[in-house]
Amino acid sequence: MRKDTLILLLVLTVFALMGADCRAPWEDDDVKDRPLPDRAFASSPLLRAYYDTRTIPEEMRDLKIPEGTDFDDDELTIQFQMGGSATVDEVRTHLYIMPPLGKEMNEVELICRCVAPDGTASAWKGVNLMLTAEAENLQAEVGFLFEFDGMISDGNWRIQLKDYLDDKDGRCVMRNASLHINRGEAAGLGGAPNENQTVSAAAGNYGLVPEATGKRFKMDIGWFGEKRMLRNDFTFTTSFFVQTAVLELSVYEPTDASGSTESWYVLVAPSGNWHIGLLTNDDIIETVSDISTGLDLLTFQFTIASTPTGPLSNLNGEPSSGTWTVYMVDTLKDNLYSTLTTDRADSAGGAPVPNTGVLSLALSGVS
Ligand SMILES: [Ca+2]
Ligand SMILES: [Ca+2]
Ligand SMILES: [Ca+2]
Ligand SMILES: [Ca+2]
Repeated sequence: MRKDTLILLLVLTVFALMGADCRAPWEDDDVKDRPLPDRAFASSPLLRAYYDTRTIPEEMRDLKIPEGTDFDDDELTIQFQMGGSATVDEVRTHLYIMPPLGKEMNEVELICRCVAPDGTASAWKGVNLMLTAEAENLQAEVGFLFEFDGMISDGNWRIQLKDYLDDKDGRCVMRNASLHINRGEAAGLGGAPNENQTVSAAAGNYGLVPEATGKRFKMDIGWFGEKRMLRNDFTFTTSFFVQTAVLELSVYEPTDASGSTESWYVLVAPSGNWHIGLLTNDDIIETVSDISTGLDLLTFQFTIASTPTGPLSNLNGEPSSGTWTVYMVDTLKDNLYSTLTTDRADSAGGAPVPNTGVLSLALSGVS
């Protein structure tokens, strides 16, 4: 063998060994770091989500919330860099929390507090992960409406989470969070404070809503990831701060499961901030039953809004302009599907009306 051929072989062998495995033999595949989403850019100086929901990967790394006092850190701390130099009147966080594996939302004893940039901490407060006895809240709000009054908004705000009762529930997981100061409504922008956009049949992704199931909880986007959901984008051009979002969509569903497939939507603002809801009978505005062989056409309308001084929509204060995304997923694998369509259910006429049931999103707010 010639000398230069031998050197080439040696070099190739070294590359092959390096390429084969960069990890040490004792590093187990099961514990290697799973991916994390991208951090969200600030929506405004007074509002930001923690992660950009559009980048949540399949098998996202679990950010576990400690239970009891057996951990190095007694709580999970997340930080939000805020600005705006505003005089604080209220602070709120919204939390997308998954229960421990095999546990329900209402079994855990989660508490939360907020720490201001100067170190002032609120009391620990309960996190209520249920909207009603049956409905889980995937943007659970914890409000700090008086603790930080009069402070200046600038600086690093911290949200801390823990399960205070060591009754061996296991550890909850944080998928996303957001922070609102003064409802996220920054200084005025001017212009019309409303805009309505639709997704045409040609521009949209209409069809079957995919079935995908979470690991910790059915709507665990951190398990199946955003790529396994049906995605549609709206483009908004007017600039204002959103207060109310009205989403309309139409689906065909088997009569057997009409209005009760486990189909969910995730509405994502341009910043990556989110709102999640389930398609329920309460949201149906038009129905045409038994169109053919056991198939119903349903038109849904979801109003995502805040109360005057009570609970705040997680999307309140989001700047309107940019790309808004609606994702859909069916979290029960049972061959009962929703099919997103451009046909609209016309209850009065008793028949589908083509091309009038396209996805629509109406945003309104202040400018
Ligand atoms: Ca418990
Ligand atoms: Ca206040
Ligand atoms: Ca517990
Ligand atoms: Ca299903």
